[in-house]
Amino acid sequence: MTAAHSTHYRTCSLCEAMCGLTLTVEGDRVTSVRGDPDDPFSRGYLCPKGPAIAALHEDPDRLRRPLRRTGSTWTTIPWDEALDEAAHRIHTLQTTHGPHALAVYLGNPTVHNMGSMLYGPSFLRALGTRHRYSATSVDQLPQMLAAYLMYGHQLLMPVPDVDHTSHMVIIGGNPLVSNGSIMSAPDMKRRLAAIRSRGGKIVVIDPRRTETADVADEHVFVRPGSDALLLAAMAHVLFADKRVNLREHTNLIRNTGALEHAVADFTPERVAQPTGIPATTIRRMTHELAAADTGVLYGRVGISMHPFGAICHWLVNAINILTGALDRRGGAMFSRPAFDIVGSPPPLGLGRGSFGRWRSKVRGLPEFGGELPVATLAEDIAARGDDPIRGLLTIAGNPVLSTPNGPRLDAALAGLDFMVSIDFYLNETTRHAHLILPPSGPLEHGHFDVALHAVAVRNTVKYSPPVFAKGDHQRHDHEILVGIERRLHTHRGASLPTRLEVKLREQLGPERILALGLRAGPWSFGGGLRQGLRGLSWAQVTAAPHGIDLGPLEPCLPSRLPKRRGSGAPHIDLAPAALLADVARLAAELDPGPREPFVLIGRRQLRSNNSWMHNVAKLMTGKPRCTLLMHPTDATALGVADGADVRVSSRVGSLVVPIEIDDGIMAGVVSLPHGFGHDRGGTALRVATAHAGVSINDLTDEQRIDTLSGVAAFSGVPVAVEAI
Ligand SMILES: Nc1nc2c(c(=O)[nH]1)N[C@H]1C(S)=C(S)[C@@H](COP(=O)(O)OP(=O)(O)OC[C@H]3O[C@@H](n4cnc5c(=O)[nH]c(N)nc54)[C@H](O)[C@@H]3O)O[C@H]1N2
Ligand SMILES: Nc1nc2c(c(=O)[nH]1)N[C@H]1C(S)=C(S)[C@@H](COP(=O)(O)OP(=O)(O)OC[C@H]3O[C@@H](n4cnc5c(=O)[nH]c(N)nc54)[C@H](O)[C@@H]3O)O[C@H]1N2
Ligand code: SF4
Ligand SMILES: [Mo]
Repeated sequence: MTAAHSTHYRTCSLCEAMCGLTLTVEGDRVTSVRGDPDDPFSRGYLCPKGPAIAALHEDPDRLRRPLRRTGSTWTTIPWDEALDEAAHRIHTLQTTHGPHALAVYLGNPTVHNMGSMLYGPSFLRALGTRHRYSATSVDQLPQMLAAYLMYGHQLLMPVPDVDHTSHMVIIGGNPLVSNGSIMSAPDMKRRLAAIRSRGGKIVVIDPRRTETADVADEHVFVRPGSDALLLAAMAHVLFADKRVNLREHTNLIRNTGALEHAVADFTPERVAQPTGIPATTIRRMTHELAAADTGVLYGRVGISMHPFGAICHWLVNAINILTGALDRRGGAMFSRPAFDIVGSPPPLGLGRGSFGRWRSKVRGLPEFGGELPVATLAEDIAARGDDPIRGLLTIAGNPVLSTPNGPRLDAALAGLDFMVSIDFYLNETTRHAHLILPPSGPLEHGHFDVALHAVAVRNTVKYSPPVFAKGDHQRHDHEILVGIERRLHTHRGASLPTRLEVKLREQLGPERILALGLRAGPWSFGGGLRQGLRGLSWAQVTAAPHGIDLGPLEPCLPSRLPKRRGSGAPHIDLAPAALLADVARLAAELDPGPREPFVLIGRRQLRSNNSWMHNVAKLMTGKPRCTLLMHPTDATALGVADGADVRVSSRVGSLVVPIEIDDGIMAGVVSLPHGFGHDRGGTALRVATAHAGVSINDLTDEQRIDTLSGVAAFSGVPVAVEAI
């Protein structure tokens, strides 16, 4: 007898592209995963990772019940006992050593999980610790900082309008492999090809001739870590050659003169040597961008996890403003999401942000949005003193593999009094936990992209109901968070209104909060007339399993800009003081000292997702992928052949890895993918362990940061490479 088939439509939650999937299910098994041709955003596209969502669902290594560790033994325990114990130990730790004795680390998948997005902020507030860290500070922190300082809101990050642009310059991003980031856009290959078939041009600036560079019109090699000089020179050219056109935004924009002054010394001739890009190329690229009807400059992690990440993203924004690209069709635009975490006030929105309200204890690095840079976590744990860190809570993160100097953090975690992880894998980080609280898997909860629509290239909305009901023995992420929160309030003897509010939220569930948020959002009542007079409703969204198209991005200035603190009117600051103050540090790069023999950069691979999908067997077939890319002339000079093992060493560590000779990488630059290094023992990841590879973050240096934002500077880590 065969079980009945059913068909389910769902947005893939594995990366930022939000592809629509069609899943066929037989009993408790997924029998096929295809792209959903009726999804208005992805129109049938999916990447090789999409089908892996079924493998994640079925993975026998995925944890389904809470685990308690005693020594090196793990025991399954019931949920109530696990949540009671988590809350009790957090409470004891905080009453003994103070509220900041508990550190928290939030990983990347929290952004893709509606339960964590909607229940995380109040949970974190309830914890009351200043020792909050997240993957933001190994990723987009500089981009958020620039948005906060320039536009007044941490999430007002303009998105390139790829579907209408005629000239796109991509610096430090490889969307053909990453599927686009802070630019949700499924099927980048088609979208980029469309630019060219419209007669437009694509330029890629990257130390490696990437997959994206291969489909571009022009690729320009840049020396890793030198991009801020290049961008300053581009801004310089716009002023010097009178190409500035602020369009109708002139009255909104402040401090144009201060920016002109700040970039005055950064002529193309001065930056040519340190960037490796001829002055004539810089001038031509800038003139072409300024002359395009609808041009846009897009920068992503290569210039964000970077020693000048904040300056880079400041200047990317500034160049888009100076060329008139901001808020123009085909330029750099803001989205208008149905559930609007940017425009809505907290708790529905995320808030405008904050910077420097407190500082890390050892290096004095600034808080941003309530978080400290994760590059400082291990030293903050080691520091003890006032406000010691004695415990850690991780949610959806694997910082041992994903943050700089992973081994130092690894050792620090082993010395904590208490650690609890909300995660469904026993991995390189969670193996240190005393308790693991595994949430439901990716197909067992409803899905709605709370965050990503804010950075999507088109306005769409979609809710995906759970494909499988979770078992009684399982909990969703939001249930775990609010379950601990409620228990903490009980321990603390919180007031009745507080306890009632938590109880109400516990019973409400994410779907009802989403429904409220839609009503409060910009497509409600009159805002979305196409959806009827009352605008877009939750009923309409849930009745549209493929999603609803809300159309292309539309100009929205000045209304999208928030009021500034105090009495400040909404405006755009082209030269925020904190960024101006960092220009002297950049100027010192005009005459760099002697160069290291090699610098290391990262790379993403289509069949990886940071550190956590290496346990999917289908994604791990073929040749080992964790290789060190090296230019042929460097390999010849070292006397090593393709596939030979080499030793790579940095200030913090050393490892052995096979090289892959590739003329697409700049001479003097080597590249390793991140997220590997699954041979640390004590994990339960059978497939990943068999394809262990090495961790690039055993080499990256927690002392090498962008000192302004505190983001880890992974771009261009000095290393030595030797044949063995
Ligand atoms: N397949 C896959 N997709 C992913 C992920 C994944 O792990 N795998 N991760 C997701 C996540 S969390 C993110 S944040 C996004 C990131 O998305 P992207 O920003 O597109 O990430 P990368 O593909 O790493 O591209 C970064 C590029 O920067 C280049 N680069 C390195 N150093 C420098 C430098 O100093 N200057 C310049 N100009 N370029 C430099 C690298 O060569 C690389 O081509 O991808 C997401 N999508
Ligand atoms: N050298 C170098 N380092 C890097 C990067 C780089 O390019 N180079 N990229 C950086 C970037 S951009 C990022 S975003 C970080 C990522 O760094 P992290 O976020 O720390 O690590 P991930 O590998 O994404 O691990 C995600 C964890 O979340 C768990 N998980 C998955 N889904 C869920 C869920 O729904 N709920 C819960 N509770 N858990 C879940 C997985 O099991 C896994 O343990 O890495 C950064 N590190
Ligand atoms: S591109 Fe991203 S969202 Fe689309 S199928 Fe692949 S992993 Fe999923
Ligand atoms: Mo990321």
